[in-house]
Amino acid sequence: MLDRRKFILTTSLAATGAALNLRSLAAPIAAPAPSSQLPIIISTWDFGVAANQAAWKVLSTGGRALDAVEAGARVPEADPNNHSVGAAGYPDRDGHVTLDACIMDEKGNCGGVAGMEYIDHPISVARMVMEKTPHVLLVGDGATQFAVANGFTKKQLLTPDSEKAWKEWLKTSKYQPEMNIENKHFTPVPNKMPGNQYNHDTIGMLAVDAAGNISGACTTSGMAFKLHGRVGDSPIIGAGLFVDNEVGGATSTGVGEEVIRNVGSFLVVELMRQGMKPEDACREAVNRIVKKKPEIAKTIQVGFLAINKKGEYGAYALQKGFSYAVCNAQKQDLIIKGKSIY
Ligand code: SD4
Repeated sequence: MLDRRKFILTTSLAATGAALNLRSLAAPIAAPAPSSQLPIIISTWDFGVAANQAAWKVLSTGGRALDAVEAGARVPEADPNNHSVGAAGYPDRDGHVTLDACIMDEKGNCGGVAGMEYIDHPISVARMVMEKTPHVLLVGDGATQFAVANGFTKKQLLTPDSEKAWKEWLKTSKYQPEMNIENKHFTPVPNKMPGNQYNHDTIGMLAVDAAGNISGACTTSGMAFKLHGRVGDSPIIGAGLFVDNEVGGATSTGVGEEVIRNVGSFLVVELMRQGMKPEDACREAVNRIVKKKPEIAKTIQVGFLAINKKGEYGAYALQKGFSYAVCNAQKQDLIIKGKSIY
């Protein structure tokens, strides 16, 4: 694994991005990972770097992709400075921190929780829903009850920082699901890597293990200051995440309503099934949204990240600012910065 501080230094010095292969999402990203380079893990946003490191410990020792994505997703869920995923997530407009997550394995098994309060690792509860129940999705109080019955401890999730941001928001109470709204309320943490200076959105993770099996995970606190009860794309199989072991996997970030309306991650996987490369499939899914609603396309963010069976990966986002992290034996801690479609 590259030393993290060294990586930051190298990144800042490498103005052209060549040293670490930084490329624009607007320009095609060549599929870089032949199957011999498996295992591999990719994750949305800069905070995917730390998540990938935890996942890599599983993958690099021959572990299963499912275990890798769960281990990785737990990292931002536990980060007290991350206000868009997990325990320190911003609350809804009534002050409730409600978490959404889902997970899917190589056999097509899947599980999720939505609008779950008081439990700090929704991804692990989602996995229990998958493995211990005949159901796919548990919501609200039922999800919390299920988690407690399975050994999770109830906690107050609203942190002082999140409460402060919420109270500030209450002064205007204007709900506009703006792009990367979390950044506006974020105080940079000294001595943290750049990825932790921002609090972008959902983490979606996709891993292909050494056996060639794919799994994915997606976890979020959803849109900050949302209507109580609102559920986005992230816990919805086919919208925020989809994996098909014959083809590949996809995950999304951004305004979940648009992703649900277009069944985004399922669409990306189906486009890859028809022969598209991951980035092309992501671009087509973004274009589908723009085509239907050109009027909102300049004001919201939606991004997709995808991987195929060979470990080729790609992403595309509507607005600039989207990034993702890649980790395999050759490219550890790589962050690829994206540009706007516009
Ligand atoms: C949602 N897609 O709840 C998530 C949140 C997100 O940028 O990714 N925001 O709609």
